[in-house]
Amino acid sequence: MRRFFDPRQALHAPALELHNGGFAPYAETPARVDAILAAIGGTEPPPDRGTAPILAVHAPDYVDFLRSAPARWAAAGRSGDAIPYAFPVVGRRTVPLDRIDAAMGRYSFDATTPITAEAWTSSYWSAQSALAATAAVLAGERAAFALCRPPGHHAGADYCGGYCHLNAAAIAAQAARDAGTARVAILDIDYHHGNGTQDIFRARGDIFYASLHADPATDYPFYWGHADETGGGEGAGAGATLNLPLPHGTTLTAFRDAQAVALDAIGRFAPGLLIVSFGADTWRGDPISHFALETTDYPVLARDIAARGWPTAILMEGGYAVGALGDNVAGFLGGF
Ligand code: OKP
Ligand code: ZN
Repeated sequence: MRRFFDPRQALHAPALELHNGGFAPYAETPARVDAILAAIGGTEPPPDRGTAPILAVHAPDYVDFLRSAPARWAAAGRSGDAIPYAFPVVGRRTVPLDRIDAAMGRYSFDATTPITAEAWTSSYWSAQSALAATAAVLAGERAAFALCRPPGHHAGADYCGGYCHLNAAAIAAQAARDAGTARVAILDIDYHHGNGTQDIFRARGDIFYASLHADPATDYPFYWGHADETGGGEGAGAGATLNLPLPHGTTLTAFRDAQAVALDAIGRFAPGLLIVSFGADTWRGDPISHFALETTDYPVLARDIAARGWPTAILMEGGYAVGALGDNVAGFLGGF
């Protein structure tokens, strides 16, 4: 299987994150990349397809903000990573965003996603890796892998959050549509709901989003991913979103059954391309998650997906148990 990664994806390295009332080392560390690379062998660097495929998903003012925020933060005399603390939620209105802190809150939905000086560069190349894997599949590969890092599925068209700045899966799905694939399905099997991906496509009927994740009644991102979110209102997106929340302690049997439900729904949609947002934070020892999959479960899940026969681009999302991450990812890819 072809595997894509650019070393610049490892540059983004925030120091700390808010965690249970204090600051803890940032879980989405570049060491994740080293662990995965050591387990899967060599990767190819993606070609540079520029900003156009990013701007096909993300708002231009948001992209400008991501690129300029570190310099604005430094110009305000700040040390440390740029982190928002005030959000325009109560009485939300449009205001000038001259103050960097106002802009930070406007373009973020949480305080877990610092915009380091390298956030744009790393996220840009993460998106390019996703585009390269998708292009390889559209050119005839049965499956391809992009070691996307930072992850992407929490980022919306005009907001960051959940360690994500650019939504690689959404960028890849839109690129496939623009390359002529009529229907694209996204299967998100990260532990967390992919709220950004859902938001970006919720009103559309040409991109199906199905997600297995921890119940947002108990887990981040809380405000999305409930079972009654089935896609955009009266629009073409009605029925093109499927959310399957699962309880803490979920093991292979229940996870596999839920994945089969998602795959059956995707089958009825009949996609020309499948994009898998793959998180290994479903593993039993993940430090920020509460499912109980074993390392030996990942090939089983991958074979169930592969058996459906759709051309498949596999994109990395989460997975924070660095010691087990390589085996879990290699096992999943091996299952294909
Ligand atoms: C990203 B991905 C406080 C909890 C913050 C953010 C989780 C982001 C997960 N430390 N949680 O879906 O793996
Ligand atoms: Zn996750």
